[in-house]
Amino acid sequence: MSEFQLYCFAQSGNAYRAALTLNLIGADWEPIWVDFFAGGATRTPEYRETVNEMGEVPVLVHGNKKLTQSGVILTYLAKLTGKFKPQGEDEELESLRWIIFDNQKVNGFLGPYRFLKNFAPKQPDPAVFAFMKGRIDGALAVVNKRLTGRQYLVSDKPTIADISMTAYLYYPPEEFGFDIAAEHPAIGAWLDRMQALPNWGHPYDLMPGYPFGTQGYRNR
Ligand SMILES: N[C@@H](CCC(=O)N[C@@H](CS)C(=O)NCC(=O)O)C(=O)O
Repeated sequence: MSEFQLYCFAQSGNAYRAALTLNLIGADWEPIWVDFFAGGATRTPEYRETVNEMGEVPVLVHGNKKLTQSGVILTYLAKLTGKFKPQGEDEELESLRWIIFDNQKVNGFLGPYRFLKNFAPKQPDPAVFAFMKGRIDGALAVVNKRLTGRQYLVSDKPTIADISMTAYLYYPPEEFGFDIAAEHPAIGAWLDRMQALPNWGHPYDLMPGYPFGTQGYRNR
């Protein structure tokens, strides 16, 4: 058995944060596929009893430890290995600040927007999409401004705040109906820098569930 197990599925940008961190730090890890779409696996009483009371992925298992919330998982892995770790109190707080902004306002809207557009059984009222798109545009503009003239979100090196922020940003533009990298050049350049890191992998290559409805991977 691998040292780390990660409950995840390929379409989850929230889980991708953890999968990408594990890969970038060179961890010995394996995914445990959660059949979210067909079976609603995270919503079953069994999942909530035995895996995560919050009914979510990602869940990281490391020996006797079971961790949920990607921000917690990334913090744990950075502290454990020293890799992608913000240095000193100021950077730690700054990193947490961007992780919270990301979870709530950036990927916190991008994830549900993409879910509704691609995977929901019934399309919502267009006003719902319009509201969410307004929030997404506002949040991405903040991130683009932050990255203008700087290499990474918190310091001159990539930290867990950068990894967290990538959550949904590498999924194909057609899944959103807009092209984040093209419309926000500083984000686009930063995504290229993150992608150039050794051991970087795309969500569809790192986590099972591609093509949709299978346990496969894109390039394996
Ligand atoms: N803030 C959480 C968000 C986790 C999350 O929302 N995961 C989604 C998958 S992308 C989930 O498991 N949703 C289950 C549900 O809504 O029933 C994190 O970063 O870990």
